[in-house]
Amino acid sequence: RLLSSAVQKTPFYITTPIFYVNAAPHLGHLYTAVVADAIQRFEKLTNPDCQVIFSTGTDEHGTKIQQAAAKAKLSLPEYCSNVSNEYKQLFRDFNVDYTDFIRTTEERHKVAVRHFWNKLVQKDYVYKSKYSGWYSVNDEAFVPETHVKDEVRDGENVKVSIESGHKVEWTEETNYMFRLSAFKSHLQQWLKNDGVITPSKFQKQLQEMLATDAYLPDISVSRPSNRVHWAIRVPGDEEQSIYVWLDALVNYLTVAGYPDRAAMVDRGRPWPADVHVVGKDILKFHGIYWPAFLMAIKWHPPRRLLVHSHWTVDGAKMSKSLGNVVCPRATPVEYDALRYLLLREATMASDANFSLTKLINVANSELADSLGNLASRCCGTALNPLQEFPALQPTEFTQLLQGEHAALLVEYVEALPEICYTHYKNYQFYKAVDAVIKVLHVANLFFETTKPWELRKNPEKQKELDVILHVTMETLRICGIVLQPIIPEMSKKLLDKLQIGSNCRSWQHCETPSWRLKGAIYETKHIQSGKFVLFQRIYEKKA
Ligand code: ME8
Repeated sequence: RLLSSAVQKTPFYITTPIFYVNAAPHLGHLYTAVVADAIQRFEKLTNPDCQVIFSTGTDEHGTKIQQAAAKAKLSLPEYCSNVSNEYKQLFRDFNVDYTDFIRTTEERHKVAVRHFWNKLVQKDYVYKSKYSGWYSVNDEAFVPETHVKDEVRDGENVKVSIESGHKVEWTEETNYMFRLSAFKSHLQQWLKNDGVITPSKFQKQLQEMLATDAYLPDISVSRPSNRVHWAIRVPGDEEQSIYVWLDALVNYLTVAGYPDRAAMVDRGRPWPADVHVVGKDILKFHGIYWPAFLMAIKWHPPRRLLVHSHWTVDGAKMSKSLGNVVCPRATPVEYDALRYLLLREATMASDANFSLTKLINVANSELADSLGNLASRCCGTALNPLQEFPALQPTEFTQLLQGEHAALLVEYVEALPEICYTHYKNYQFYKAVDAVIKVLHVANLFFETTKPWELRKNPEKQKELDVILHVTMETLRICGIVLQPIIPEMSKKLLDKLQIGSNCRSWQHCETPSWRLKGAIYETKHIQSGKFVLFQRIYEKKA
């Protein structure tokens, strides 16, 4: 992107799913938002001139929202606003720096959905038909007979969806259908593009779904309004309401300004979207339905779906309906530490298990000890009474490199930006963090073995001490820049402490350590004075 975005004039457009407002947000929702946020922060870091559109929001129509509002004894608009605001607040707290927050109950969105619907009708991809089948209210989807199994729940024989585990009910009704079947070969073609679904395991899953002959029947895209009244009506047919998934997917176009041409131009024509970040549970909707809908109106499908796996608690998927959710605000750590754990622990391809003990252990050992403690030591008045980022003395630096750990540290620090760049580009945040932590381990080892506190006792050794402080602080500066997409708040605190100007924090500023700057004599600079605690250790008992 660094190369391509130099010529790319359109904004970088990244989205999260829009979340149902049938319950309060949990750790899984935050995770998706934090992944998208880290990507857009990295994009801005490596390409500061690039305009970013980062959208998120709430999905507010449908039966389960109706039921949730009734249960809360609130009017639908009031109920939806309350939960939508909870999402906004959560994202603000966790520094999810979105540019757009879309709600499906907004007028601009309804206009977009109706317009989109009319286009599908005009192109003859929608027809009316009698539909009967198993329906899951929870998934807001019909489930094919082959994907349903019998189970006993609370002593009652029920049918459930094999895929989601949610109860299904037999439903017969008149619906509008979308000719999904017409798009099978187009979808197969699209799915041949390398990386269009990342990680590739999910691309294979979609390819396999389509390879099954029976797989791609037409889908129902409306519901009778008397059953689902909280929805956008089908234009010209008050008795039918638009299927919530069609309504929801169009949000990505609404944010781009659709259907108003002037608005789209105004936004820099942000289509196709660069990345839709989604959980694996909604892969089919984004990897089959959405590109087919777009192809039907002759728009490009998204450039990429980034699909992530799930956070589990005790091995079970965290979900509102299972009631085993972790509330992100209820953990006893600073918000950045939770962001850190989420991005440090999870891989896109496999589920990750959450536990409070893990959160505390990781935050203590990596944020408090490896990073925070090193920063406190070299910025503290015991070793650094003048509160300086000392100049680099070339002679002392050469001398220092004779030491085994110093040479290793220098080598590691020099290699770090490129390593992390690759990992960020591949959305492998855990590997980027791992590389930073390895550097910090060597930096701590270097600090321990050069014993700066002993040099401090001897005024003649001041230059030697300065070079140790310089190399350590330079390591911290580079790690601080690299970590900005993961822990924006703590990185800021660290870079502020080192008095690194806000215009000196982009990726290019970490690519060359001071000792590689040709001819430059790094000057002594002041750091912010005062005691510095980057991250306070947490004690589990207290937690
Ligand atoms: O599906 N681990 O909304 P939703 C990780 N409104 N991520 C999780 C998770 C978990 N345990 N649980 C949820 C919808 N998520 C639709 C989307 S988009 C046009 C419409 C995240 O509130 C993950 O991103 O059920 C998942 O895909 C999404 O929340 C589902 O949110």
